[in-house]
Amino acid sequence: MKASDLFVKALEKEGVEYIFGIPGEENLDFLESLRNSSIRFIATRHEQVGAFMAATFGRLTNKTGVCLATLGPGATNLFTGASYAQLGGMPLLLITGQKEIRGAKQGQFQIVNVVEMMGQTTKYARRIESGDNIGWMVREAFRRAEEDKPGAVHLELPEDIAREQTGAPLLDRSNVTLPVASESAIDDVVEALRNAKRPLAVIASSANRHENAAAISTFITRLGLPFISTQMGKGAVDERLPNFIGNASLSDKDYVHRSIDRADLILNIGHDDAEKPPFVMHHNHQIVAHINCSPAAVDPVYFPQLEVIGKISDNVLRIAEKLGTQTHWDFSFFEKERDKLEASVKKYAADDHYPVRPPYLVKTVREAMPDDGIIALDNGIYKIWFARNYKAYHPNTVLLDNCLATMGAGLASAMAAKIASPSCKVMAICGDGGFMMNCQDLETAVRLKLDLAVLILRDNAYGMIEWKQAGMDFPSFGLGFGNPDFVAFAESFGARGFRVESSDTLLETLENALKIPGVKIIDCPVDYSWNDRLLHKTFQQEAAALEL
Ligand SMILES: Cc1ncc(C[n+]2csc(CCOP(=O)(O)OP(=O)(O)O)c2C)c(N)n1
Ligand SMILES: [Mg+2]
Repeated sequence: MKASDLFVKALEKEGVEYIFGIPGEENLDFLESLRNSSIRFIATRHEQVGAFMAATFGRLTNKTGVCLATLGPGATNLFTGASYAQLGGMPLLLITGQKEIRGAKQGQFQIVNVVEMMGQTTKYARRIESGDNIGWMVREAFRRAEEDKPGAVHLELPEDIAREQTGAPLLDRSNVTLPVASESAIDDVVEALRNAKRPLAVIASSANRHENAAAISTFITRLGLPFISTQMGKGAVDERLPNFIGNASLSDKDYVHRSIDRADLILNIGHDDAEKPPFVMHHNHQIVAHINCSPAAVDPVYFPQLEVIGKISDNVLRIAEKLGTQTHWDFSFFEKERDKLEASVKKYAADDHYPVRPPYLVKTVREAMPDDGIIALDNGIYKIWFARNYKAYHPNTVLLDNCLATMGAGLASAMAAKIASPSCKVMAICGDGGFMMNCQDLETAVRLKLDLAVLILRDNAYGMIEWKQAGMDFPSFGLGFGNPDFVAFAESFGARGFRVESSDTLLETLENALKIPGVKIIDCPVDYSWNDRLLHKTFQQEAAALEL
């Protein structure tokens, strides 16, 4: 069999349904093999978007997403997407082409050492040097991509290898079940929970994977434990529950940090050190239990004393089972903080100033989205507001990247979410900076006939950095820009364009855009004058003014 045919058969055997990206001439044998397969190839308008889409597809399905690019410039365009998947814990296979490895005749033209480059940001990066190696190398790549913590892997398929004949066998997927923690590790946490007065759970990124969310939700409700979510952990446990205290969206001194400081035991479930730390450990009497698939990487702000390692879903249920009901816990402080935070969110969300201010915007988006609707955020200042104010009801319904925290992934991740969950309403939420980084792929969304709303928050600036600049008391400099007319821009792509002309009409515009089929852009002017005052000062001052 031709090696590229075998490669594609190996991908089919792994259950691959889609490949996203841009082929070059070095991928043409592979592309021809794809043409004759059950896998759907989706051409994107930038390799980065192919990688973001494949990674998000992996994030949502727990199956490795696959993207394709050529050598040199195509491969370098994949690097950000590879890092996004690797840091964010999303299973992703990057496939790149290469010139002939036997007898290339073009000198160093387009040659970058892609395997070495990808080795910097993936778990596994290899060149396939013989068609006979395809079977085991593809299997190993998938195994590594999906192994907890999931991440990125890379295979390079040179042209001459793609073209050669091979009779090598393919390997079946192995059936891996994660080990569970020892009895003594469970006992130690049960004991700590018995001795604690104010235990608190932090629900972080791996809580949103596999069957973890359901088990953790049972654990939280059965014990009645108060919990905080991290940005990547949002939705794993329903944030409408009365024991939800808040989200770790700001770095410190917000209401949730006061709860964290007050807890005498923190159960940190699904923590990933690639996510911006939801809390900072101090050298005091507070005990932290790390509950995850793999042990804690220790750093200056994270050095948990207890660890429960292995399959999270089994381990948390075993803890709940052994512990039983406790009546001595005192959650009054957390409840007070929760109420104050809720009141604060409500107070500022009532302000319907135009251009729209973030708290009102977030409230209105929540009203417009169905319970199971998915919002996919790009990276900008609004991410903090959504993390803090937008309650997620179901796992993976708030997709954001708090690990690489790259701009440019919002539209791509929304597109992948719509492909993975076609029955859900999906809205991309992007800044005018982040949207323009990958706006070319609006064409891909239109071509795929995706029902997708894209909300663009227009402040004519890199608002997040303006906020940081103001926080450092630097004068405003270097961060402003102009924008196209986003309504005309949408229409030129064959999408629909809406403009928010007043705060009163925001809800109606969003609901309308979610209802109409096809791709819709909503141009929403925003007023960011509150960012510095509220996020840097007011919230911390208001929280600090509360009695302890
Ligand atoms: C690829 C990339 N470049 C730069 C940054 C640094 N950065 C983070 S947020 C931001 C500004 C985002 O601007 P915009 O998308 O307009 O959102 P806004 O904050 O204005 O709402 C920048 C430059 C980044 N995170 N990713
Ligand atoms: Mg902006």
